[in-house]
Amino acid sequence: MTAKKALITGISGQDGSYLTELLLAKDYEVHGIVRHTSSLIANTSRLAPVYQDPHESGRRLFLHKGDVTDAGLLVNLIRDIRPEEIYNLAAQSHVRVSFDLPDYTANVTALGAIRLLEAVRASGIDTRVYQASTSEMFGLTAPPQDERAPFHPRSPYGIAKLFAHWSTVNYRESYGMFAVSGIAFNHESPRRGETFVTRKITRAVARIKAGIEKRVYLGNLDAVRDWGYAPEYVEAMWLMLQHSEPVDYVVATGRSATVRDFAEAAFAHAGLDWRDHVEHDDRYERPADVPELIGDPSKIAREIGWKAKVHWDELARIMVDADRAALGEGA
Ligand code: NAP
Ligand code: F7E
Repeated sequence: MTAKKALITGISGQDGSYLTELLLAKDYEVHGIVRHTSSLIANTSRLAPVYQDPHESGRRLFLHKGDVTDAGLLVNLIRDIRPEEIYNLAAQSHVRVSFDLPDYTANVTALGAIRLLEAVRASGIDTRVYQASTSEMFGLTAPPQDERAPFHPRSPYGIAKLFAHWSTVNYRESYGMFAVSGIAFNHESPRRGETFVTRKITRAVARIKAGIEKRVYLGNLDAVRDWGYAPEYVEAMWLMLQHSEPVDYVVATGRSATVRDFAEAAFAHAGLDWRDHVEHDDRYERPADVPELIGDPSKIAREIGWKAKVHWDELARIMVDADRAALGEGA
């Protein structure tokens, strides 16, 4: 039997790297698009555990240089690879950055999705598409947010993702494509980018504990988030593409904490008091923030059996331990 093939955009990101490991463990042939940079090594570091030398025979991981801003490249790749599953994880995914780079964010995060959907049509193959939608689309809508909650995005990122989300729905309804959106709430891990708040905090805890730094500067401590564990969220993505019907789901833990709670737990895990080390800096405030995101994941639990196991407090401990271990510290 030939292996199933998957194509992942955003393979070098946090989720892309965990999804690659999951699919390789399930015997898929995995293809991923990586952006050109002047130093290729930099953006493939998260793939180090599974990287396979192009000269190895029988390898199942293939990296293709590309970009979701290049429509022709997407058509050519999809036509040549003929993947059974496509996971569109590529995005300018930082909400604060999207206020500084709104045009760029829209090009990658919104238009990138419709380019990919059109490329599927143009290449004429039968494939299933996962779109990485986000709780940021709910924005100002009060929690708990489920699949029926209205959208009210608060940033160029949230707006771009909403365009991508509705494009996915539209291609499903217009062309009968198996195209689905996972409306994922925040999910983190030791591979989270260092400028997202959880990783910024856990990395600072490790460096403060090791005596490298004394403090960390943060913005809005009152924001409430539903933080889950990224390796579990990529399982939800896979399950959604194995389902008999194309259905959109909220992917969340259903529990929440403030940024302040997360900082307190992370510092306490290393035996530190967060109040001695956290200071405020306006530059980390946003022109408009999303005050409270708490997902209702009952539909995905009921229909495809996915449920989060790791909650925000355990997540804080996992991430602090990993950041301390990276410095050769901790148990
Ligand atoms: P991430 O770590 O920021 O990864 C984003 C990926 O997209 C990286 O591989 C990045 O490549 C790639 N990318 C950026 N611009 C691109 C372009 N023009 N062409 C091709 N690739 C490009 O994000 P993540 O946390 O893994 O999230 C995965 C997806 O889920 C994203 O779409 C994100 O918006 C969405 N999402 C994330 C969360 C969350 O809490 N993590 C929640 C909801 C939705 P480089 O490595 O070269 O930068
Ligand atoms: O901010 C507050 C900030 O940048 C969380 C992305 O993966 O999840 C992520 O978006 C909260 C916000 O994540 C700092 O104002 C305070 O209220 O970690 P974040 P995010 O904006 O929720 C969603 C679901 C996505 O889809 C996105 O792609 O923390 N905050 N002080 C701070 N945030 C940052 N980054 N840095 C601070 O110093």
